[in-house]
Amino acid sequence: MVNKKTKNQKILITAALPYINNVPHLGHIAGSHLPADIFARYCRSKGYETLFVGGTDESGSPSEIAAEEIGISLDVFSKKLYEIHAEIYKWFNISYDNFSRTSKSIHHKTTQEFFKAIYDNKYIKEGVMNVFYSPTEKRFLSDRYVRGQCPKCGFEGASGDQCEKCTSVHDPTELKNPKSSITGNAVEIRSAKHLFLRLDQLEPKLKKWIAKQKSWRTQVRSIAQGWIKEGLHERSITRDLKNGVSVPLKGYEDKVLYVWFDAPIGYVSSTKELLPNGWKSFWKGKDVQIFHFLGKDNIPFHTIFWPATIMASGGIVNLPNHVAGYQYLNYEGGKFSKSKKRGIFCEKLPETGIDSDIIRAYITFVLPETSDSEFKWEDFKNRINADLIGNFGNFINRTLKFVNGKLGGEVIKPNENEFTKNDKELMKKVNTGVQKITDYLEAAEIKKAFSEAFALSAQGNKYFDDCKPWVLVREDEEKTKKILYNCVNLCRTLAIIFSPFVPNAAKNVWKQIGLKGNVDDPKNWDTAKDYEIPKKHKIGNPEALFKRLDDDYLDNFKEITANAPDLKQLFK
Ligand code: B3M
Ligand code: ZN
Repeated sequence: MVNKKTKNQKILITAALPYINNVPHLGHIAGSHLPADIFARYCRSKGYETLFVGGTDESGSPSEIAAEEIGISLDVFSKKLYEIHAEIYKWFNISYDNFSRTSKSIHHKTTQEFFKAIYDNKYIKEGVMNVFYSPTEKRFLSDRYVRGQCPKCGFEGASGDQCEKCTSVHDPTELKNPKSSITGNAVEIRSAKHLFLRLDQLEPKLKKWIAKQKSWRTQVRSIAQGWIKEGLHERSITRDLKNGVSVPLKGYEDKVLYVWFDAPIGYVSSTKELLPNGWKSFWKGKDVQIFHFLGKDNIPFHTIFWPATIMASGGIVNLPNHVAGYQYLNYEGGKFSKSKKRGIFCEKLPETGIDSDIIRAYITFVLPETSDSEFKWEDFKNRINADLIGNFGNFINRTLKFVNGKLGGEVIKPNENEFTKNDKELMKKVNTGVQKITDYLEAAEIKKAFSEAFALSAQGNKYFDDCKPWVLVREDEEKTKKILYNCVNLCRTLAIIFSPFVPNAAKNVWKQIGLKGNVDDPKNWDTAKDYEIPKKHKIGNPEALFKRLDDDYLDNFKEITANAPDLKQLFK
């Protein structure tokens, strides 16, 4: 559990900044943007002053090389990819308060300020580094564009600085049989002058800090502790590239800062861009809690490298409170692969006409919180039809349809002494259910919270079945209106509780109940468990929340979303 909240609690939420050398697939959404968004929506509803920032990670070679392969300028390439990314997150209802770009001058300036502070604090030193040089391409290649055998686990596709398979990090010289991933030709190692961050000197402080992070998930802690155990060495923070933040130090004018040096600072610059005067209130002080959401391969950078940067800077910003690291979402027993047409590629989703809530709901069901998980078509169809539609959607729809069809659209609140044993029991379950969901969300345990939300709508269905209003209404309409009051009130509870997960549907439920204001109004969360439907209330017009998924629809959906254009086609 994360620290107790203060009276003026501010929550800063970040999702890892995506590189723009590709267009996201569902795995990318599952690994950071969606869980971060669910958490941000919860925090706003709970009434915390919340800021959710992100942006595109445009420094370094990924975009440079992608643009080059297509044969267009880096600026044109990056702008287009930024727009595609932003559009996709918007389609998913990812509620970024600001989605910036690390190519903006505010980011370069902010990064250089960090660099200068760290330099002045003597945590940066000069040294010589072995780097990959491709004689056929006549250029230095960054670690990402070199593939070879991992010195730790033997995986063949390890990149120059990290192994995707075992997440260990290594020095270029340690990689076996290095080859350029662009040409496939062998690369050589050259030594060049570079700047290094003194992780070795920061180690004792980092070690103490990591030991205190009780709220991190086991796998996040063990990756961080694994690093500490191996001993931290100074790490290079400059590269021989053109694209990136230039190094504000004499003698290094032709180099840029390492992409992983400036990327996390992107969270800060995105905040600054939005709140030029107020940004600090989200990054410093005791009222702030900082939550980073990111994929497995980004864990070392957020638990070691970024905190080290902050410490070395003398605390320009607070250290993160929570590093929510996600495992991988795979696709039907393998990896997502655009070239093999395996997966769901996001740029095609709007074309299918599907409600983004359906995709959000399924990803949340299989969120890779504690282990890798999988997108499976059969499971997708079943979970959506059985749980989202058959449980949650069904309770809302049967309640509102009944009230509309049999009770003239009206419900009446029972007097205090009229609440039945059944009613009171339901209320008790609502109270404990909402509390459980709240506790899970406080700890960013999103999957568990979601499953409790379904347990609550199942209680609603059970209550409806037990009360048999379809029988009662023939005898006593007034009493039936009082029974259905409990159901409509629970519809309101569920609208609020489900709103971080399926925001479109929640809005729709709110409207169908005929409530004032918005389902996601700040502080609504704490009223979710109460009797808030007015004494005599007329509901709006009920309609189905979702369309069931059938095989024909899914076949078509599959076909569309697997066939995404490659980057080149986007520029035709
Ligand atoms: N761009 C890596 C990635 O997209 C990197 C994350 C930066 S977060 C500060 O997986
Ligand atoms: Zn490995």
